[in-house]
Amino acid sequence: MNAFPTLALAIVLAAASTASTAAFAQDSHAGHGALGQQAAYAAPAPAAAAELTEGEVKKIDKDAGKITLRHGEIKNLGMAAMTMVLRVKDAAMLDQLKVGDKIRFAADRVNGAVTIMQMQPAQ
Ligand SMILES: [Cu+2]
Repeated sequence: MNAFPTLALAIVLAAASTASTAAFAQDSHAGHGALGQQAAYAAPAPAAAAELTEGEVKKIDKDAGKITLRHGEIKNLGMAAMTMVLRVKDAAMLDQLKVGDKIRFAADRVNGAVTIMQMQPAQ
């Protein structure tokens, strides 16, 4: 027995494994894109936009255009209630906002990031 064929096989396997990981990452990414397009195509926009989710502002990062919210269920994204960081479509949306505010918002996935497309103060 000599060690060379085993070593060569290990290298081939390692290369194959790296390649398949990369392919999987690409597929996964493409899958999200296709899903997003499909959802946008299937959902009648006005009805979907009218479905607002309740949220409470926990943290605001205006420079990054991000906000931490404790939010209710986001039905159009299939997301349960939780506390998380969301992007905002326009950082100016954060101008009037302060920690502790209650809002109602509509969110969508933009380039894979959950993004608030519109918001208003909760009544
Ligand atoms: Cu969430």
